[in-house]
Amino acid sequence: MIKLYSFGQAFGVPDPSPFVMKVDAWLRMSEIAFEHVSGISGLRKAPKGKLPFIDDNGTVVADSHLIIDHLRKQHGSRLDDGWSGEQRAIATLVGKSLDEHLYWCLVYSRWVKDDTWPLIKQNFFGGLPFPLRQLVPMVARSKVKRALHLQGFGRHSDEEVLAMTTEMFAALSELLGDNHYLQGERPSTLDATAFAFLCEFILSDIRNSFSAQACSFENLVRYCERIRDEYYPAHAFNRV
Ligand SMILES: N[C@@H](CCC(=O)N[C@@H](CS)C(=O)NCC(=O)O)C(=O)O
Repeated sequence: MIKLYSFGQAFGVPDPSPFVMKVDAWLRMSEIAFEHVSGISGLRKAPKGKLPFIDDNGTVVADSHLIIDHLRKQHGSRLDDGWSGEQRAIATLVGKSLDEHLYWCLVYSRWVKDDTWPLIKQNFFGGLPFPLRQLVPMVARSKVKRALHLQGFGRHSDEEVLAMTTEMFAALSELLGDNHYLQGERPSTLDATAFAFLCEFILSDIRNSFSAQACSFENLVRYCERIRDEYYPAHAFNRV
């Protein structure tokens, strides 16, 4: 059985990492059986120091993109069937803009914004004994802020990041229109990526100006609910 190393349920979603959610959604949409191995301790075993990674009967692969490439080659996926070259190209480019741009918007909205940070701190570090409970989150937050500064997002104002994030939601909403899935009436790999990112804003318990913007796009909310209801058991999103 394929093992997906993940953080585990948090904030009302199956995983707080959109990259874990991408692989999880892709496996479900592809109807490939897998199990989660959840916990922060997975980071210590992670070949690239990040989650997700998988163990596919002894073959270890890290990075959501490389994991999906591997799974596609080894197990096949109905998500790949019948798309034109142009549709595949759009899926690649849009998917990467979510991985490389919307991801940093999400990180900013959670780790930098003072209204959301206490929830993140409590959820990720609340179980540590004193004084680690105070120290570790401070160090972790400053590392994330440093990464955001180097990446560039950390140099923008709240308003600027929120506007950039809203632009991404508006583009996804436009692309989706009245379709069931982003590229038509059946799911593609792009839906696994888009759902993974959107559910972190729309279906999670974290309520802030970023989630409010995401939820203002009704078709994106319906899209997330539809995929959640179609592919996930109720307990995965704390709905029992
Ligand atoms: N490019 C990687 C990104 C994975 C990633 O950034 N994972 C984050 C969680 S969202 C992580 O494990 N962070 C822990 C750390 O950097 O210590 C992928 O697509 O899988």
